[in-house]
Amino acid sequence: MSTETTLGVVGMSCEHCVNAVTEELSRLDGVNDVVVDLASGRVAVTSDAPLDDRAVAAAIDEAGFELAT
Ligand code: 9UX
Repeated sequence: MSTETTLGVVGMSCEHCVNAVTEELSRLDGVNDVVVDLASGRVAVTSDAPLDDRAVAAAIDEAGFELAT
């Protein structure tokens, strides 16, 4: 069973930012795929189980950005 979570991430302005967010989110347990749309700041995360909100927030923080919501 696969779950897709869509996040809004504030502050990404280049492909390097995209890579940082992708790498940090990819580290989380159960995450299979991360797709970042730089223009909109929308991030689609595909995972085996629903994501832990705190883990997501920590990963975005680690990458140097903030969640929009
Ligand atoms: Mo992307 Mo650069 O934010 O400092 S513009 S990494």
